[in-house]
Amino acid sequence: MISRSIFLLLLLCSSSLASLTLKVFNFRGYGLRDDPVGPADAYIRLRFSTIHTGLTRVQPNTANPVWKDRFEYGSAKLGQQVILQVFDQASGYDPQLGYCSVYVKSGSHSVSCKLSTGGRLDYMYSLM
Ligand SMILES: [Ca+2]
Repeated sequence: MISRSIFLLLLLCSSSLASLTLKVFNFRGYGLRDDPVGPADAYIRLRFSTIHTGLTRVQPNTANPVWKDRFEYGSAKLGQQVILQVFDQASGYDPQLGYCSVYVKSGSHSVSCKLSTGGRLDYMYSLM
């Protein structure tokens, strides 16, 4: 009886500590704010935990960018935070168009996030 409880406890611990693979992809912006000379030149900075970061390519002169970039991390845990910041590339300082934050859950998810300067960012992630 006792050994069975210990076994279940070990099983529970190992499953909650197990490393999962996080994939973040299918980024699309809608109605992004214009810059002073025309449509935005937007890119995304992704932050996952304190050590993993990623940058998408810049999609020039469009309020509705589609990014083909994909990010994959092999040491993800349930409930970790992913932050996506959308920037408009400019000469010098790149203004932030908004940011999205999610605490990852297992499975595949579509996320739609409203940006503080207008428009929105849609993306998908999977944690398996
Ligand atoms: Ca522009």
